[in-house]
Amino acid sequence: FGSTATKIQRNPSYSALTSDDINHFKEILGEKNVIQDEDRLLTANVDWMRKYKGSSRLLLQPRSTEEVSQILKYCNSRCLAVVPQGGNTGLVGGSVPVFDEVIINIGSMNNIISFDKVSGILVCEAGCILENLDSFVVNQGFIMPLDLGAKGSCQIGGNVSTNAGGLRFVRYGSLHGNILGLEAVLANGTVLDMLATLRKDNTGYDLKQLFIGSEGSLGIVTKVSILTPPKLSSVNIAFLACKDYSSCQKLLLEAKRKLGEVLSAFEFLDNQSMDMVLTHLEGVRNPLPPSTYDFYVLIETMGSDESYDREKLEAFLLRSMEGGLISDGVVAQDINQASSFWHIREGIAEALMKAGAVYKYDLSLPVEKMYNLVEEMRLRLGQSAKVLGYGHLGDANLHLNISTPQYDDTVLAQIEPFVYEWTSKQRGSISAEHGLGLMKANEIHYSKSPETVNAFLTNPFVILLLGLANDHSMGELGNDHEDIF
Ligand code: FAD
Ligand code: 2HG
Ligand code: ZN
Repeated sequence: FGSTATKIQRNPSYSALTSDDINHFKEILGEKNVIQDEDRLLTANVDWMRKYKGSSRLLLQPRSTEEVSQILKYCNSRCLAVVPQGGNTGLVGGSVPVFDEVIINIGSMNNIISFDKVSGILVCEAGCILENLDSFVVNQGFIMPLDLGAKGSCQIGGNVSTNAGGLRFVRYGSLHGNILGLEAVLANGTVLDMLATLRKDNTGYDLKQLFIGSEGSLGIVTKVSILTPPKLSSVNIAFLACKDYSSCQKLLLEAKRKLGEVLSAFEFLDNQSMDMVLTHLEGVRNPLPPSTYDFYVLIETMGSDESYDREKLEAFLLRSMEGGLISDGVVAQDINQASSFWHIREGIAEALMKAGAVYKYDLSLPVEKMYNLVEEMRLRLGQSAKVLGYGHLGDANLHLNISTPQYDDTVLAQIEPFVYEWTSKQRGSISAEHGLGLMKANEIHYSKSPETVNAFLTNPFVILLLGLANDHSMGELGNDHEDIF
């Protein structure tokens, strides 16, 4: 396991699990939803990257909000630490226990509650898997406003709790705009019904926003209401090569200007990322031979008029080729080719996993400076690591990934705090879309001022949400990451 795990001590004020506790949970949930099976616990204790590992002895699978409420109420009274877990695809060590926290997974709460075919508003339980929701709404002529490589496993409750960005962000924006309501259970068992289905509602504070991106630190999200956009009939995707980063950047500006209303994704990867995918994923090939380009860009358009959209994209590509911004390119001719293009971009994280150890940084930076960091990092690390730069260029979100055969503290010391200081100097964010988790909870000061962090920790509203029946404080967030009390 990664040597990066923050060295922290278990807070002694949390109780240890007893057989009475387990019997109590069996009464609430029934035998089969109280999991003590070692193999199942092993999976739930380890994150997707196999970098963070907890030692929980109990996984609970509630089937209703009422059960979640009863679990939390009991854990609060017994001072048992918990960790909410969704699809366990998080990339910052936030979805697994640090110590022996009770894992609460609401994957069994996966019902669609309602769908309004006029407004496109979907209401569902938070354990629904993103891809299943997308298939459901596609059948109704809509799409989910977010899409990400982990869609086959991640749960919408996990997406909301991490405020996941992903591949459609450039078009549909943040979940802060698309989530219309949610239901959450606080640490003391109180159920907050904020499950509105309204586009506009200015009656007081918009409390649900605090839960979006709060990584389980304020409670467990049990239901969500989401605005889904209509599915548009014409989708085009181009896989392009650029000679340098500056061309990618100029191409982005042009795409925003010239493809404005149809642009639905603008992603980039460097040659090192392409190599990683070609080396470690089976059946993937570079659609642009020979592979001597330094950068690749994926542009997707979604619109309602097939010939107009295609013409628009082709004219844009032609102009960009003539202007030297694009060196080569191909437009997908069918759905299989389109998904093979996406597979390259979405497969980078998996390829990195297969290559060995990986240090991941998910940064918001000014587009014009972004790739300087990748280059500086290459200079710092020399031959000891592979440094990859890719990500959601359309959202100014860089995924800087550093791959080494195994975890090595000397490599880590070369990367951190350099990467955070560099980002902070640019007034960037050390977590654009993945969250803080265990990995970055103690690094928050690189992105937020001391006064702001203090306001997080002492805000009476937050303390109220935490349901602090006893005297634990939000300071726990920095220690036992997102254990909710
Ligand atoms: P988990 O990983 O289980 O949990 C994530 C966090 O949310 C944890 O802190 C957990 O405690 C909390 N949590 C989970 N469920 C709940 C709940 N119901 N209530 C309260 N708290 C909860 N992220 C992006 O933003 N954009 C991407 O493009 C993207 N691509 C990815 C691609 C791959 C291949 C992988 C593996 C991950 C990717 N991610 C991406 C990271 C990850 O954030 C998302 O996969 C997803 O949002 C996490 O959802 P999950 O259900 O797996 O949550
Ligand atoms: C992506 O955009 C994900 O592919 C994963 O957010 C990023 O692996 C990463 O660093
Ligand atoms: Zn991403």
